[in-house]
Amino acid sequence: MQTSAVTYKIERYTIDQLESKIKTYGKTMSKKKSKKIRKEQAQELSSAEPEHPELAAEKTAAIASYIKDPDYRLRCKAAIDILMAKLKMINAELSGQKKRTVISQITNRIKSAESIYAKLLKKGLEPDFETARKNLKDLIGIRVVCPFEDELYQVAESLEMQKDIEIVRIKDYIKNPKKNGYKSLHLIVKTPIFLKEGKKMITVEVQLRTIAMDFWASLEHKLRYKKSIPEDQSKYLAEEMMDCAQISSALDERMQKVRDVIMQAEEKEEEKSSGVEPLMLRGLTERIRQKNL
Ligand code: 0O2
Repeated sequence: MQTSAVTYKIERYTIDQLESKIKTYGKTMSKKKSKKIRKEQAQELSSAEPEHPELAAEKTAAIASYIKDPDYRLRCKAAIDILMAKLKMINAELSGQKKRTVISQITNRIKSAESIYAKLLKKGLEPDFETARKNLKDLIGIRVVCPFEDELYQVAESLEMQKDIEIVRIKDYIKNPKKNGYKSLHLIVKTPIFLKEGKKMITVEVQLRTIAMDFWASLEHKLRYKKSIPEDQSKYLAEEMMDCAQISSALDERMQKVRDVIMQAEEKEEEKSSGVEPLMLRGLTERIRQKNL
């Protein structure tokens, strides 16, 4: 058994040097070190990928066949429907309390085969669906966009309070933005879905962003996938996006402050009117009653 394992490794090494290196080193190194090595290997793999477009197309097509499977899509849809319903309820509740819309947009997507393939390569993993299922937490994604930053945390908190939802991981790129300026609050959640064979927990990534963060991220996402941009321009664009990220953060902060001032003014008005209004209404009701006599 042991011998065959070694033979297997040697064979793999000869057949596919890069994959073998990742596996051999990945098993023996510490988790942190293996992650670093995987990243380096991933770079090698990604740079090797354009040389094998046919293989890439074949592997992407194999992933696509799983993605198109009606059973897979049904499970994804069930998880999306449950979370969307919860988020809509959260929006209704919070918006009711605040008397304005708290969530301006909720969208969802099932990760495409192309995106799965690219992400697995980037992570230095085998580009097949089984590996994706085990390693990628964003095969199903929901994006929540709110006007204000503090309300993203309120929505996240409300989601956390739902008894049947399990928050597996929180990645706060708002408090700790990425080096390129990316900001967003990511929650990896598990939601139950109910099938003929019973309850099943499905992993979903929920991204929460302000309108400004979403605007920035959408443009940056487009840039990331534009391979035809010349190197000198891409350096300039990265700097430009970094600048835009700072402006966008500042805008979020200032808009929130303006909203706070408006809210305080509204609260004062309500306080003032709460003493007067009932009397006025009583007078009005009385006048109407007398008129109708
Ligand atoms: P797509 O096309 O949107 O699906 P991890 O395993 O947690 O270490 P992972 O899953 O890459 O690594 O986590 P991360 O960094 O939280 O990224 C998950 C998703 O967040 C990405 O999915 C993007 O949607 C978004 N994201 C993360 N970083 C950036 C960024 O710098 N710019 C933009 N525009 N979006 C970002 P995908 O698969 O990369 O892309």
